[in-house]
Amino acid sequence: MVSRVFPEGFVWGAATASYQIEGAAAEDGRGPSIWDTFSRVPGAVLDGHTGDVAADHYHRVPEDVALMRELGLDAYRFSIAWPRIQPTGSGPAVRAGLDFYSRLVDELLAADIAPVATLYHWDLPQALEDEGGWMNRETAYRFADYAAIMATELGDRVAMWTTLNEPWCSAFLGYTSGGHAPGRTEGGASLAAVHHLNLAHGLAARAVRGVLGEEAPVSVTLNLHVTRADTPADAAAKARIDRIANEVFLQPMMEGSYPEQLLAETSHLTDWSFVRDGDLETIAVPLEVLGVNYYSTGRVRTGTDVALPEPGTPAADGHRAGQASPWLGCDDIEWLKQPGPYTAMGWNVDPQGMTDLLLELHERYPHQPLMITENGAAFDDVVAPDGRIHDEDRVAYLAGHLEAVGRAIDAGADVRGYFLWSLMDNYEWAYGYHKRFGMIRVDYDTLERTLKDSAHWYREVVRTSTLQPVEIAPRLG
Ligand code: GCO
Repeated sequence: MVSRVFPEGFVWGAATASYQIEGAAAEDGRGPSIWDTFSRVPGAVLDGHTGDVAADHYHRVPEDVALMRELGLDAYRFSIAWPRIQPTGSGPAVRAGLDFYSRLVDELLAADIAPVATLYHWDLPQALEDEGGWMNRETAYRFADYAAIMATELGDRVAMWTTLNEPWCSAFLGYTSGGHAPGRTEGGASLAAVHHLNLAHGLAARAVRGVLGEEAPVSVTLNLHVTRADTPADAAAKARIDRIANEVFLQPMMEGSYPEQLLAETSHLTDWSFVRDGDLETIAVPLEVLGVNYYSTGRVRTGTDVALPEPGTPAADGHRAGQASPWLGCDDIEWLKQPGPYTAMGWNVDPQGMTDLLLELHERYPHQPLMITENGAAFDDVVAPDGRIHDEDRVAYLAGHLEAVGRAIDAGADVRGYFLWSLMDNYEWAYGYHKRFGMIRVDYDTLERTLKDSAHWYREVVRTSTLQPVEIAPRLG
């Protein structure tokens, strides 16, 4: 590997999400979200961890923005907690909630960091869930109202608006497997949640542009799954997974249609009658960038006798064992364990998957700029006696993936930037505080922040916009 210079104007950032870092769950009028509820369900989250305090970012914005400035970030991707703005998901906005994000945005701008705001990173107001949540079409309209409130409040101070983060997780972990909030297992009916999230994306994008004008920079972030198959027979299984995992969002958003084959192969699960005339036109809005979150790859084969993993062990497809499968209608498809190395999530490290994904998107949508909105890794960090965190496995992971982004750019993909997940250690959903993704360590007893070696390394990458060869850590070699 030689050193690699990234294109002029390439955006270097880091990402977080409201419920994962803010804490202050009951302060300043914030209403409960589905994660406040779900995290209190016995057994739903490891050790019953909640986001009540999290990284206490709500009270530490100046300190955290100072750290971002120290890292030299061009941009910061955060999410807005809908229940801080509308505690029950509708009605007038809470001034204190608006002020919090307004102050954050001003602090960022003062530090010369571009604010990238995600409107929905999974903390749905509980009151809306009580009315059916994403299974209820009304939620999409409420979301558009909220989007308009935020566009009015933060207006052109925000550099990029992202409607949804990973709607795959919201729909299939939230309403199919039940592994995430609200923890429901609705079977085929959960495809309604998929459609209502797609609709919410389109309505919110239009609402933001209704306030700020047609040129307002709007995006969406998808976790597109890179799935591999070894034989032509298994390629059919992969294609089915691609449709239910990726196409079910990508095609309506980018092309204004659902794949015919998907509708046919899921017709025993739902009649899709929740798709109304005009919805697909609403959903297909032009995007400033298509946000891509990438972590690892999967491998499938057409199985006959699919063995379920032991309860408590991570399944090969990443969902926790003992839960319903998120892969609707794919019970005959077997997930194979990918070759290592693995991160602390048990996810395989496969940077080439990132190159493959970016090039595939570029081929399909040659005029669509792309943005890596998340990439990073959890490892079991150790604080050395000198107080430092020598997270060389994270540096190796990040370097390998930046190299993979670079290869995609070389081959023609229009990738505009990279957001490292995550700025700081945070609440990793059903894993609570047990998994650390940050380049900044958070001591959960004192809430003290410490830059890990990966943060020092990233600062140099950002400063020079250049990736230098990295000695690959033995665990990732
Ligand atoms: C995601 C997320 C993050 C996760 C990260 C690691 O899944 O969108 O945006 O919230 O923490 O992906 O699992």
